[in-house]
Amino acid sequence: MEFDTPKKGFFGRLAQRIGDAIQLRPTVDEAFLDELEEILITSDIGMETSLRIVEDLREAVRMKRLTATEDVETKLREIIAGIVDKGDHLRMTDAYPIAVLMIGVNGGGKTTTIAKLAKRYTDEGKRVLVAAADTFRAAAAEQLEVWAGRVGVDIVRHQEGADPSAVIFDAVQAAKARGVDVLICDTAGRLQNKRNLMTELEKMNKVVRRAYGEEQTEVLLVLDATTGKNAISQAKEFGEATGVTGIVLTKLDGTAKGGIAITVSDEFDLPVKFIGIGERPEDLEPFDPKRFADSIFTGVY
Ligand SMILES: Nc1nc2c(ncn2[C@@H]2O[C@H](COP(=O)(O)OP(=O)(O)O)[C@@H](O)[C@H]2O)c(=O)[nH]1
Ligand SMILES: [Mg+2]
Repeated sequence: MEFDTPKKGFFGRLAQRIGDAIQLRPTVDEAFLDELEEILITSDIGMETSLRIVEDLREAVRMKRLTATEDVETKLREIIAGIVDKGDHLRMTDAYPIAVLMIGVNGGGKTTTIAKLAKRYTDEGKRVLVAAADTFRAAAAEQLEVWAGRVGVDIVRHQEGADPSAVIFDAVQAAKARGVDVLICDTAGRLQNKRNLMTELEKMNKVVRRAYGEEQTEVLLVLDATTGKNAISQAKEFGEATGVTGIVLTKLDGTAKGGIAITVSDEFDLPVKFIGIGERPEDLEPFDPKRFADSIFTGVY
């Protein structure tokens, strides 16, 4: 994936800013480190995480007596890769059947990501079923139905206002009966109130985990990279209700704020599993920590 000017995504912009700073300052000094810190913070990497990155770098510079700014780049890549590497990024459990519960606030990209995942698994020859457990708005199930049709997978849906856990219960039965490998469940991002939403999510989570077991359940929190720091508080709330197993970071194609991937990884012990880089079903990439860290400098993921 490449970003052209003028619409540069996170990687392109950050790469350019860091590249400029490196070119402008031939030696590593406090002024360079200060500038780097500012670049990181304004890319939404978050104050604490940015300070930590620069502090680790300062330490490495001291230990290894690095003086040229180019040498710093390699070290910086290592530091960032170390933060975002949580070990099991692509463990979308490989013992089938599995269930994936997709959660997150409205507009984050849950339904679109379901279509993307459904396509991905279908392309791998897996049998996929999607469950329209966002019953809060009629339009939600319709949208999922359109996507399901486009990527060619079956859907289980109820009437608007139905109990979302009942939809999931039915979908689990259907998945068993039809020999489905991957059941992907859409959920609401908003209900009458937040307490209600969290209670419903807890129930759905229980239904899924009871049927599939811990090992074969993924709960993916979908975070919109453009919301920056808001994503952090969302991760906290949703994580408490459901025991999130991983993160999907969407809309990295349209933002300079992808640093949130680093912050979320640093503040929570959660792997980013996929990134969304557009609105089409093929616009989903597995998250690779090293590739991510490299992209920050090359501008291309
Ligand atoms: N540019 C871009 N847009 C996205 C991405 N993922 C989702 N969207 C768009 O974000 C909007 C909300 O997505 P939707 O899946 O309906 O969010 P939901 O409310 O969480 O289900 C839609 O217009 C999507 O096309 C992405 O990775 N990149
Ligand atoms: Mg939706």
